Amino acid sequence: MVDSRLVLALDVMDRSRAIEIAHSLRSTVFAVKINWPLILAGSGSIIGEIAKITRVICDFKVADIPNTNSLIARFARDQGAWGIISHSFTGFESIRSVVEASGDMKVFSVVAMSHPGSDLINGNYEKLMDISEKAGVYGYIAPGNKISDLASIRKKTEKIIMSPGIGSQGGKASDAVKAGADLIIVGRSIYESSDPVKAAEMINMEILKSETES
Ligand code: O7M
Repeated sequence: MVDSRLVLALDVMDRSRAIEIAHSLRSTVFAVKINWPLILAGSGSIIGEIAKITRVICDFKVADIPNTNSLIARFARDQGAWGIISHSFTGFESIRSVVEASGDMKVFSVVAMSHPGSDLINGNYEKLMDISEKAGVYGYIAPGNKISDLASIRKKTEKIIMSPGIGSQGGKASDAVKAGADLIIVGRSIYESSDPVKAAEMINMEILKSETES
């Protein structure tokens, strides 16, 4: 078991580079998050390939009718993914279908986002958390660069919170952890670095230091 709170957002569009990066970081990160860019650049079988190297979280931000959601979740599960990310604004039945089709796979619900213009979703995090809670999700996605939103979400749950928005989007891993994040999602600051392993190790160290300080 890797002792890291870091989730690598592997948003590269070259399959062999993705596999190479996943290999080099397998003992430095908790998991690798795969999003649509990598899937669309190749095929869904990349999930299974990376799942042989480390835990995979499928960031599909599932947001469709229950039947379609079930098909997507079942595909990720059959490929061996450890987790899947779903939207919750589509309502209880939709996210519940993801939970039901996921089996042992962990379902994370997006309840607030990191980008400019995310106020519509962020302003509704309480309703979204209520729906997600009833649906039986494992954890939440909340922004690591919007500390007051993250802290409010932390107050409302004891479940795992995974936070993006670090580095390239302005957030700091240590601030996000202090505000309540359990796992930190980082993409470009690692995979665009000239030394991705060192970049990831530095974030691990920053988190460790802030934990020992508090
Ligand atoms: O570190 P970056 O900015 O290069 O990458 C961040 C990753 O986190 C990227 O894969 C985004 O799609 C994702 N993300 C956000 O940046 N903001 C959000 O609000 C939510 C996510 C996310 O992971 O949702 C599950």
